[in-house]
Amino acid sequence: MLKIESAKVIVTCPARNFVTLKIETKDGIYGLGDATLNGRELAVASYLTDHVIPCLIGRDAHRIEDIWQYLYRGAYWRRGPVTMSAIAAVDMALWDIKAKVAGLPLYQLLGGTSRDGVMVYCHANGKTIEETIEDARQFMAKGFKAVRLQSGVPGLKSTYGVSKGKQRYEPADADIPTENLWSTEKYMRSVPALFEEGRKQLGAEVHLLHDVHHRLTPIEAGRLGKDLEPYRLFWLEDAVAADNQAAFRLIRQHTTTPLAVGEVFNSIWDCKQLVEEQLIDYIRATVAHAGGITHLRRIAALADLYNVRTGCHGATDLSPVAMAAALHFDLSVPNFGIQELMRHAAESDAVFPHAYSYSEGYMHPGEEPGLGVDIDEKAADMYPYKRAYLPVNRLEDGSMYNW
Ligand code: CS2
Ligand code: MG
Repeated sequence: MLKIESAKVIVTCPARNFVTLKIETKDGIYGLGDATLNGRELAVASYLTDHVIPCLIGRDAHRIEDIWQYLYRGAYWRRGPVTMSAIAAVDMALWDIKAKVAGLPLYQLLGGTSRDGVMVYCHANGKTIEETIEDARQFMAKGFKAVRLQSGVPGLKSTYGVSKGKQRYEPADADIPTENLWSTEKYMRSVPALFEEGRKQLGAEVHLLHDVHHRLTPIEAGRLGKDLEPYRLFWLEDAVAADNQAAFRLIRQHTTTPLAVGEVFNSIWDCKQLVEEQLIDYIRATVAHAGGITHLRRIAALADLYNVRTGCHGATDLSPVAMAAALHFDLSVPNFGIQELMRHAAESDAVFPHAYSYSEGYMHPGEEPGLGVDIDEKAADMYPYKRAYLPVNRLEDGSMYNW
């Protein structure tokens, strides 16, 4: 028995907001879990502080599966991003503790390495096609084997996924949501042109990816996938919202472009039909938002039966704690596909010192016992929480888009 003595939530904003759970055990060994839910951070912080931590004290930190089931089934109110992010944070922290006790990097407890390194993709973006391709070239010069291309859409003032000027891209950009204008027609014309030029200039070898951020209807997504077929994408991501999983049948009928979805999923039930009917190729559920390592392994095992590979979300709103957890998972899971990498700001890296590293297109979680990430609480204290939201989209006639 390794008794949980105390637990607390640390909210900090080193360049962006992060919520971190720290669980401490009897022997002074502690574990960390990422509980950041972009734009709704304090809801998870309260869920943990007010409703989860009181139930954890005194429990055996080693009983990871039992605590997962207790928090999931015991709450009566199952699933949902707030609940599942909170459970994820507890799960990550408990795996961190168990691996520290074992004196092993977490991936060893997950079955050991299935590969030498974790292939990551980065984000190249620019206002114009030329700027985006130039950005991609710079990443490829640093060894990246896979690059996501997002470009400004001619005729639209701003495009989600594209930085303003030379700033580092951070999607949560205002304390009341920015409202952007969206035109499907303009977008659908611009993307094939970007990939035609991208493939021509960047060559046949590099993996090219694209994220639609749920902005199309199924038939439009089918058309876009078909238009992009000549450019051999690694994946087309979030082509439509997946509230209706059956919608992917229509896309699948029309294109052989590989499909990825799931960064907003929080449960295996969000994935079930998509996976079982082989409507997707990559599942993007993450450790931080989909119930932790325990639940993500279950999702991956289901996906493995149907040739669906993993492609964990790894934007900057997932803290270095979640990044480390993802890398341990990626290194060990048999049906790994790719891992997203969006570099954190220097301030974020300083608050969360970590053992993971990048080299020539691959990442590795390192050999520190546990997750291999710490939190510098004094540094964290210097950055108070700042409310920040993701932008909202409206169509050119001023209406909210309704799909
Ligand atoms: C994007 C993210 O990284 C991605 O694939 O979709 O920018 C995402 O929108 C944010 O992480 C949302 O919090
Ligand atoms: Mg995405």
